[in-house]
Amino acid sequence: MSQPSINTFAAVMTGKGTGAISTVQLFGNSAESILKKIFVPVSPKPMTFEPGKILLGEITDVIQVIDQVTVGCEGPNSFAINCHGNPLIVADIMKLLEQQGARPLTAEQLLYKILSENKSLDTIAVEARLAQARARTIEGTKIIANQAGAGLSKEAAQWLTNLNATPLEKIASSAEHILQSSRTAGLIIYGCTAVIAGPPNTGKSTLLNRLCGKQKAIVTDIKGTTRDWVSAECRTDSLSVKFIDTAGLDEELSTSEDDIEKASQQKATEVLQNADLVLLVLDNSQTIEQLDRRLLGKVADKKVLTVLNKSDLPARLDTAKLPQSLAETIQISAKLGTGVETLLRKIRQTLGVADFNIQSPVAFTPRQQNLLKELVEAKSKDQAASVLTELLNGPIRV
Ligand SMILES: Nc1nc2c(ncn2[C@@H]2O[C@H](COP(=O)(O)OP(=O)(O)OP(=O)(O)O)[C@@H](O)[C@H]2O)c(=O)[nH]1
Ligand SMILES: [Mg+2]
Repeated sequence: MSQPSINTFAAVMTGKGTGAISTVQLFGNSAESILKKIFVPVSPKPMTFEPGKILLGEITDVIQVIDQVTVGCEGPNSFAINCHGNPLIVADIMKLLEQQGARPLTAEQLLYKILSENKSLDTIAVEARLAQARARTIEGTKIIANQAGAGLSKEAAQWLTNLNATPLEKIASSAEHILQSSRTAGLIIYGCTAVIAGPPNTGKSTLLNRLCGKQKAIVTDIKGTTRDWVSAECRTDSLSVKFIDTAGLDEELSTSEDDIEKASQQKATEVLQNADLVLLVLDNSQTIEQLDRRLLGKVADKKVLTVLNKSDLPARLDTAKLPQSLAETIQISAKLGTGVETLLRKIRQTLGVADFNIQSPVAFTPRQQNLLKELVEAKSKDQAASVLTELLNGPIRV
């Protein structure tokens, strides 16, 4: 085995699983010399690796050919090996590269190494390229793309240039505003969680099934049908929502002798705590008595939309008796599907994503958000300058 060349790295850049092709990236000082040992081109002409060139040939471990591949020369130290998409072939090529001294990395780690060598990119631009792969919606990818060279990057550069002439309070208030927009942008970029909660038998599971268009959760007319939570991911315009159907919350069930009932009540409460939005489903054909105080307490600090279900039946719920915190109501029939489109629109409005301007400057990573918080707290211009320099050019960790 050759000496390990720790300055050279390899990673599978394409997704896991079987595909027509996969790409293994080789990057670093010894990339070319490693490639010369394991790649045999079909062309009899002497092999030259010029940036922009694509070569056809075979990857071989001397004893046998592993695969026929094309090698894209992306730079003096950077090569994309495009092989056939069988994961076993990909693993064999990675093993061979490792034997030749390349250190295996994840795709994100290698991309970070490649991007950070590009001196024309500031740190926010590098983070943007890395984060784009994780965005859940196309609007999310655009928000991220807008932060490099424009958006947050431009804003931070301007603050830094004009620091002497600008009062700190003015920068702090703009940074605060960006942090607020970032919360909404985060929902569009990384998705959000809407928990379907409410008393037993109000139609929560029927609503989940209606929203995801398939029978994911069991529906019966027996109180306490849902025990463990069930979730489904749905797209509504620019938003990817994970809807979670929970066990009906009920005083009687939570104090039951039955351990499963108790555990399912506890689980539903836990899930509620992590919700970006609660859809509180009530049965519009029953009186207000269905709503117990305990349930109200659990959603007290949450964004709540009150969903009055079973609106196909005669109404018995007096909405005037609903507490102020539940005044935002919407009538639906989960069984028939009426009102569900309006519910989705209300969800987007309540979360603030409906009118969100994707050109807004936002912080889309915890590093950026923490630095903006530090900027809001900065006590001197020197401190502000050092925070801004770090925001634009500081290191990131992958
Ligand atoms: N008429 C009418 N019945 C509905 C509607 N939605 C649900 N139901 C019925 O209400 C009963 C309870 O529905 P589920 O979806 O299981 O209710 P749930 O809230 O998940 O019940 P738990 O899991 O026990 O808390 C079933 O018989 C449903 O068919 C509706 O919009 N209209
Ligand atoms: Mg249910």
